[in-house]
Amino acid sequence: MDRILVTGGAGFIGSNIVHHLIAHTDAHVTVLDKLTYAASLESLAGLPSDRVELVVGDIAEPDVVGPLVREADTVVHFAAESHNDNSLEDPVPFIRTNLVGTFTLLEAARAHGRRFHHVSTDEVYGDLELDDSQRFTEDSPYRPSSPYSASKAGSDHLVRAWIRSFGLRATISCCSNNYGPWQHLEKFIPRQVTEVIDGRRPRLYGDGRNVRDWIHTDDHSSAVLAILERGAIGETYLVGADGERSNLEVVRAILRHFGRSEDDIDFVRDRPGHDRRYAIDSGKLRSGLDWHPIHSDFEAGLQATIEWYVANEAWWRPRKDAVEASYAARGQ
Ligand code: NAD
Ligand code: TDX
Repeated sequence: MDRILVTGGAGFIGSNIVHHLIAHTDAHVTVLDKLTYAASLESLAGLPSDRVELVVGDIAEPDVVGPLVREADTVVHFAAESHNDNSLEDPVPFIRTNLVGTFTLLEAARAHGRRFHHVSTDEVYGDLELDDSQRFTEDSPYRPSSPYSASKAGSDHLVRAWIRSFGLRATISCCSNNYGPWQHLEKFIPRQVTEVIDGRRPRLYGDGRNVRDWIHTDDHSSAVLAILERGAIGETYLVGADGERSNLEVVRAILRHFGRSEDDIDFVRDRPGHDRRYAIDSGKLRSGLDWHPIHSDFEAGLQATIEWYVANEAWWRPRKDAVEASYAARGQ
C-alpha cells in the first residue's frame, strides 16, 4: 500500500480515513471526489501536501477513473450518494454514483489488477424487529428497503461478481451508523444537535423507537485499515461497536446535554419504508483481524461530538437553512 486512491475522500467518513491513513501508514493518498453538496474541503485541511492530492471528478467517468486507478496500487471506495431521505425524493444520482460509479471503478481495477476495498452499509441486510435476538452477520440475506440501500446492495453484488468471475482482489465492509465530527447536517445526530443549538425541538420520525447501532467514524476508519492490511481477499466484514440505541434515547441524551426537557420533542411524518432496527455482530472482524473499537462508550462519544458541533458553528451554519428547507418541504 504505497499509493492509495480514496474515492469520496472529501465526505464525512472518507475524509476521516484520509487522516487515518496519513497518521498510520506511509502511503501517498489521492482523493477522487466530485465535491457534491455532501463534501467538505475543510475536513481535509492541514494534511501534508506532499502526501495528499485532491482530484475533483466523477467516479462514473471512465476517463477520469482509469488513469487514477492505474497510478494507485490500492483503491478504497467510499464515494456514494449516502442519504436515505434524498433517495426517496430522487433516486437518479443514487443509481448513477452507487451503481454506475462502482461499476466504473471495478472495471478500472480489473484492467489494472488493483486491490479494491468497497465500503458498504448494514442497510443492505434490511431491518430487524425490535425484540429480535438476532443481529446481522456476514451470512444474513440481502433485503434492502430504500433506493439508497438497494443501490448499495447492488454495488456489493457487482463487487462479489468481479471477485468471482474476474479474480479481482477485493474485500467489502458493511458498517453500521457512523457519528462524529464533519457529518453532514442532513443526518440524524447533526440535525438534532444543531436544531437544539438553535432553540428548536428535535424532530423524530414516526414513534422514535427505531434503533440504530452507532459507531464512531474513527472506529470505522481503523476497521477499514485493518481489512486493507489483514483482510482475506474475497471476504465481507461487518463493522460495528455494539452501540444500539433508539432514536428517542439519542435525542433525549442531546436534550439533557443542553439542559432542556427530555420531552421537548416533535414527532413528525415517518420515513416511507423506515427500517426498524439495525444491529451488527462484528465477531468476524474482531476475532479474525483483532480489531476493536476505541470509542466503545457511545454516550462519551456523543458528548464529544455535540461539543464539536458547538465549537464548529462556522462550518455548519452556512449549510443549515438549505437542509431545514428541504425537511420542511417533506413535512419533517
Ligand atoms: P457523504 O455523503 O458524507 O460523502 C460522500 C462523498 O462522496 C462526498 O464527498 C461526495 O462529494 C462524494 N461523491 C458523491 N458522488 C460522487 C461521484 N459521483 N464521484 C465522486 N465523488 C462523489 O457520505 P459518508 O456518510 O461519508 O459515507 C461514505 C461511504 O460510507 C458511503 O459509501 C456510504 O454508503 C458508506 N456508509 C456510511 C455510513 C454512515 O453512517 N454515514 C454507514 C455505513 C456505510
Ligand atoms: O430528522 C430526523 N429524524 C429522525 O427520526 C432524521 C434526519 C432521521 N431520523 C431517523 C431515521 C433513522 O431511523 O434517525 C435514524 C438515522 O437517520 P439517518 O441519519 O438518516 O441515517 P440512516 O437512514 O440510518 O442511514 C445512515 O446509516 C447507514 C447513513 O445515512 C447511511 O449512509 C448508512 O449507510
